[in-house]
Amino acid sequence: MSHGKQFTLYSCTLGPNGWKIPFLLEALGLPYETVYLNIMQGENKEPAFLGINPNGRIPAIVDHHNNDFILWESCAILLYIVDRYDTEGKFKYSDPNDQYRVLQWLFFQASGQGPYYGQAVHFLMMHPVKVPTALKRYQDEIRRVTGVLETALSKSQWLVGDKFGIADMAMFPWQALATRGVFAEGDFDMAKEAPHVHDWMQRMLEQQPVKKAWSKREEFVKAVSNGPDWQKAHESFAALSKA
Ligand SMILES: N[C@@H](CCC(=O)N[C@@H](CS)C(=O)NCC(=O)O)C(=O)O
Repeated sequence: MSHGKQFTLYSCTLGPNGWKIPFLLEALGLPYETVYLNIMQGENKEPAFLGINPNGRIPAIVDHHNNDFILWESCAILLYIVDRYDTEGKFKYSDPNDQYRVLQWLFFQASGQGPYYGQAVHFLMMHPVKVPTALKRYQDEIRRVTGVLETALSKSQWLVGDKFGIADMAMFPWQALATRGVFAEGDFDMAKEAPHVHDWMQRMLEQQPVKKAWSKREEFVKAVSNGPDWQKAHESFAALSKA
């Protein structure tokens, strides 16, 4: 460990899953250094990273205060950090049922939100042939999952126990990306179709740790949209983030 900080976080710039982790690390004031892998160039499938996460996906962390303990899968990472380092109980709950509600949302995120939203992006941007029925299936899934969130958030400001927590951190990034580019202009208006989800997303952006981490991602998006040179933007973003 040359950077001297407690955690090394392996992440990437555009993909949503890595951003959950700095939300929590910032909220708990835990020091970390981010290594932004260039997943467009397959850095996440190279032996060096496969030694950290054999699944070849980000995020992964190394906890240098726990014998360089390695952990991957974003929701598992959130649980580990809260369990071990949330000494003031900011993201813990006194009602044991709430602890299970957190698990419910984390499992739902990993199995019922991320994979569907990811497939929508895949069929829209990466699949070698256009398969409109596949794209429609996953767009419909985005609508359905958004409906699940809408029902929950129409009853409470936050997903669990009436306070901002790791369930919100887990569900936010994909939700924030869901309407950007996955639908044709004007096809999915979150404010109209899911007003409580829309308001929750605004509340999320008002949380200092989310604002700080997410604005970094926005910087990168801006750099990429200002010019077509993705590789250059990635390199200058990665350098900027280490400064
Ligand atoms: N369930 C995993 C999903 C991780 C995931 O799909 N990460 C994406 C980036 S957001 C990735 O590494 N994609 C690269 C690839 O699949 O090659 C988690 O939450 O950690």
